[in-house]
Amino acid sequence: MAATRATRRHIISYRHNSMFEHLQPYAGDPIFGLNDAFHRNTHPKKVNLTIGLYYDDQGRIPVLQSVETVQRRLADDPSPRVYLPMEGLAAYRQAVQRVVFGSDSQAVAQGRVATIQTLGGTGALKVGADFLHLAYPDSEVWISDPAWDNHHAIFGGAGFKTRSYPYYDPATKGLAFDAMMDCLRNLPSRTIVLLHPCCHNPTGVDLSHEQWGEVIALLQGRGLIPFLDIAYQGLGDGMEEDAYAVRTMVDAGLTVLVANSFSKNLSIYGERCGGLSVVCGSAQEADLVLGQLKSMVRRNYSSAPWHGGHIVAGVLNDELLHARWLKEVADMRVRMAEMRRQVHQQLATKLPGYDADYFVNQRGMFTYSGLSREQLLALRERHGVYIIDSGRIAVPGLNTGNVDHFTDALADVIGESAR
Ligand code: KET
Repeated sequence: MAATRATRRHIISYRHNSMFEHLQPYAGDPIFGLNDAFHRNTHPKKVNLTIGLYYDDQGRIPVLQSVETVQRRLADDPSPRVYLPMEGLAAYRQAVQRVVFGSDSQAVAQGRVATIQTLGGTGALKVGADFLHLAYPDSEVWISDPAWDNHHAIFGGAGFKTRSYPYYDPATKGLAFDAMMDCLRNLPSRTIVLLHPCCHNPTGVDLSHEQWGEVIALLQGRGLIPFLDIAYQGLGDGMEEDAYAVRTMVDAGLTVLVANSFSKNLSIYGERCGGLSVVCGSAQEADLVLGQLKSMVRRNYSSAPWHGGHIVAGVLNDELLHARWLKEVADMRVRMAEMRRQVHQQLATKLPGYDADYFVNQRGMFTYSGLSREQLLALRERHGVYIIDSGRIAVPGLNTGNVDHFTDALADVIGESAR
């Protein structure tokens, strides 16, 4: 023993030979970081409006009844937890296609859609980014300004140069549609354009049907490649309504990639469930694309999760559970709309003269407040109200128990700036 140690001493120097000290420390994620800071705060009335998680009126992250039913079944299911195929469960992939493209989709019926089960919406974006980099390594990826920051990180990490197109007009707290179109009009063909079909994150500002029509004509005319990120389907206007842009684009005959997530609308964040679909020109092309997607999965993480896969397939493919799920999503949507309405109404009395219409005009999980850095800090420090630095408010953090405190706090900091 002693001899071995002596020998090892002989070869291993006492000073550890560090290999990674030259790296920059990770700055952390602005959303996850502030969510953690919220949990450390001890303010008695603290309100968490940081992260895109849905909370119920009691401030709890719900376990949906539809999901719980399937989870119980799975807990009693003795079958082995085998590897899923690289592309995921067949029943899951069909469910993704029905939810995203509709049960009457021509493209799906014609076998033109290559769909895989992915690790959440993020995994779908990453596999899609790797796939596009294989096909078009020199293309740029254009992302809305402001963005969900991870879009830049994911596409940049896949080797693309990322750029921003105008999207939001702070003056109107609405869409900068003309500027957006002017920018897209000048992009070279095969440029990748990241778009949110509904519930834009972070602004809550969406395109009208007419505006989608113009965007689709432009994408088609210029040969651009749309990549649609739909992470909040059902939480804007409804499950079918929120898929309008996806389905209209597919009907128009565009080649389009769609990343969808079940994290929010099934409240199964940690199960990591999403889907990536590539709508192609023919069934043969879709087969080819599916093969490449499988190869991207294989070399990244090999296959998707068994448990989450069975939850999604179990809920979405059962008629009764599917109907219950739609009702549960409708309840979330209605509750968020009600919170928006209450904030709007309360601010009319607490902050007369302040234009709070954006609370009711923007939709989905987020509202973009335009609050300044000082106001956001004052909200955190004085009132325990946590909003990320961009001023994006995650609406589901509001409930009947804290909405008064929230509007009091807003009236305090906005009123103070006005004085
Ligand atoms: N796309 C968008 C637009 C999005 O807002 C999120 C998550 C995702 C994809 C990721 O989905 P997932 O299935 O969890 O991989 N957004 C919230 C959480 C996060 O930042 O990861 C958020 O913006 O708070």
